[in-house]
Amino acid sequence: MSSANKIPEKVTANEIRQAFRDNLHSGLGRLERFATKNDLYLALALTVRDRLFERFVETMDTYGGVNARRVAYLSAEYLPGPHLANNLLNLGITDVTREALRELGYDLDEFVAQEEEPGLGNGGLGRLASCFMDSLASVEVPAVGYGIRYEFGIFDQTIRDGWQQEITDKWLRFGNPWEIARPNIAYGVKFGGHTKTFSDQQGTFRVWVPDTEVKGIAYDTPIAGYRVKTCDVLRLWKAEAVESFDFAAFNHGDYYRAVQDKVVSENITKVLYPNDDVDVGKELRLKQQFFFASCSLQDMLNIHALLGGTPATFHEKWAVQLNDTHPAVAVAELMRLLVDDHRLGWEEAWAVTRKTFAYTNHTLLPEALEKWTVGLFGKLLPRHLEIVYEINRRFLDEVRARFPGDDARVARLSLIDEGGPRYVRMAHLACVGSHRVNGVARLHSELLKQTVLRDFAELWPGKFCNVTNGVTPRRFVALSNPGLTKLITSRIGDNWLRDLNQLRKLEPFADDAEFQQQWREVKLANKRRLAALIAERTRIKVAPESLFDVQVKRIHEYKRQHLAALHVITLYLRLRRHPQADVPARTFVFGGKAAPGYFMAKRIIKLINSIGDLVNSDPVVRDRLKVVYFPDFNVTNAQSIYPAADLSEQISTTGKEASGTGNMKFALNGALTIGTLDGANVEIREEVGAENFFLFGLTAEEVEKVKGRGYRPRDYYEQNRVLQEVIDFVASGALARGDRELFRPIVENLLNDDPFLLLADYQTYIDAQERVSALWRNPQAWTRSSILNTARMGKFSSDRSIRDYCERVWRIEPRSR
Ligand code: NBG
Repeated sequence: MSSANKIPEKVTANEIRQAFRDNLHSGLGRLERFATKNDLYLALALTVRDRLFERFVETMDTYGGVNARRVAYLSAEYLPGPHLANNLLNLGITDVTREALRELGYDLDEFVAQEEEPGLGNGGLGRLASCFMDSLASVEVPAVGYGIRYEFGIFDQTIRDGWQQEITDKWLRFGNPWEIARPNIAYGVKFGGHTKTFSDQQGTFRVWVPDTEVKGIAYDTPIAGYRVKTCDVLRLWKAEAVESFDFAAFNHGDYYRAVQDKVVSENITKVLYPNDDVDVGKELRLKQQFFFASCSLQDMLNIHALLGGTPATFHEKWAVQLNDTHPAVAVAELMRLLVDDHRLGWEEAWAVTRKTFAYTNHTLLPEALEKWTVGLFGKLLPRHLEIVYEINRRFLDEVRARFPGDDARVARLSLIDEGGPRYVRMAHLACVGSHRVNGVARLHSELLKQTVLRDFAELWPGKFCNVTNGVTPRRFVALSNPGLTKLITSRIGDNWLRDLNQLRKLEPFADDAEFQQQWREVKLANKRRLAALIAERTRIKVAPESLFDVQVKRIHEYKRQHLAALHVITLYLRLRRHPQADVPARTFVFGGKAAPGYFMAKRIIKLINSIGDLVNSDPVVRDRLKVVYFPDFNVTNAQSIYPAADLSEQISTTGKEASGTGNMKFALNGALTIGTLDGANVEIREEVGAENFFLFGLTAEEVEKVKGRGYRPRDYYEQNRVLQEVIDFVASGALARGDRELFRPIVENLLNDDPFLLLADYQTYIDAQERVSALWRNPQAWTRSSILNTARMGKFSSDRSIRDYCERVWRIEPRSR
């Protein structure tokens, strides 16, 4: 990193105090003695925001020059987590701010606790986008994160009587001090209508005659890099009505219909679809996708023109990353803007488009691959459907030339699925319109080439690459785990927060008795804090000395929370039968949201809570097993959970989890992993060493083999006495006050179908858990492994992921190396 970019932050406590007061008085119109906690928080947030925007403006100036290529990260989801503490950290002004507030009689931690996080995403995909924003700024790549400003983000979860309840997320109700609205940055987005041919002196063109239009308004949130001058921006679009709204309705004097349609137009950015890894195929969702893709592209073209560029050189200045297929309609929209609005020829426009886009795939699950019926697509976006057809016609001609007579291949590759009702395949559009396609972990990228994108990989092998996911150590270690941060820094200095590979320098301390002792003390203190939080949220008392065995992530059958549940029941039945059995005390912590319409996932939540009710109150096992369902798993809660975990559960059916990123956050905080060879687990195990990882389960190839042979879960049930007891126990109604119906769907699913192979993996999972218990009995050996896990996680910084994208995909040199 060039030293000019290192920022010695010179702000004093006095200056912060002064700015804080100014903001309270002139920004909020509040007298200090009447100010609520929220007023005080807002005043501090505005104080910090001002400094961020100063930096943002400087960044624009620095990178505004002719040569910079910018990244546009297009993502329908972001999960930034609370901003205040992170911004103070990245600006390097936490201590001075704390001091400034202390002199006024306030506690910074209370201000931090006041903030409600923006839940503008479902899970890993949205959180990854936010880790990438932090890293883009930190390695000093000029970037804009484009997305949607949902008025209601992911629902808040409470647990009532063991069931998930969804509560509307009103994150904007007390105002959002981190964003500024920019009503002057607004674009029209059109929908519906028809197309027609139009001629003028320049020739004959297709034009789109839409029947409605909405306006997208930019809301900017600055994203500061860690201790560097660069400050990027998250630009989220909100839908509003345009004045000249519904031309037809106004002309006929139908005032009410015009107003009603206005409400409809504002609906576009009302709410986030709460589905992770599944496609619901809803019209409003397609509207959301097109809306933000269109606003973002118009904005980029506008900035490009302001900097003196022409449409033909767009790709030289913008590298646009498609975060999954949610923004893939941008491929057709850029073609429309270039061909219809800017009147480039088709070939030239297509060359620009392909050099602009790159596509990241995040899942192999067939139910998550987005497709839209041709009817719906054509109704909302008639001109784009024509463009998709034209892209497809030219593309398939190329395929036919390469593979003459191979009609089956042509049908498989086509952008249109003609197997039944016709669909537009968004992953195909993204592939064809991009110059690079990547998966998010080595295994995932390989499987992608062998399965869902196989024909594309055969056609264009050079287009495919891998970029393994990463996480930001700033939020997930420095902010979440200050105790560990201090301990690490005391031995190796603090440069590891910008160069995570430096954690390797901890290896020599792995066997150092004093360091081990300190390491355990940090973990225990984190577990005490989590235990207090668990008591507050669930009324359950857990012992901080017990093994904290944690599975937090979205609830999904492929992630197999119910396999972990079978393990809990196994231990419970063992202890009931042999109260003297040597089972080290464990606290099982589960957490995560289920899509509101996902029947099995919701039933799994109920199952876990029912096991908890039984186990936690049974005097025979009471102090040895505890089961907690931590409600409302989100970024804020995650920051308390990862640092307190001893064991990280990463037990998805092999081949189903594209990468996982929670796995990285746990290991970085010194948890040992029990996991399958799935997603990024493979690479984590490779880095930390097989001896520091509890492996179990079928490999990806074995999964295929077992399924190919005709998998019969009942065989496993019949041949394994303990497994039989466990399943029978669930079926018996013992967990449901005798009701045998409650968990019947789970039991029947496992015995008759078991699509995620729980029964096939059950015994090796239990065996691996026995190895966990054995190692736990030896604190020195456990601590050694824990230290080595952290020390060897350097690869999984999102800074490394971003540098990989710069090199393999965007061809940009980051300013910080
Ligand atoms: C998710 C995968 C995870 C992966 C994240 C981020 C979707 C579609 N995919 O395994 O399930 O870690 O993406 O890449 O949400």
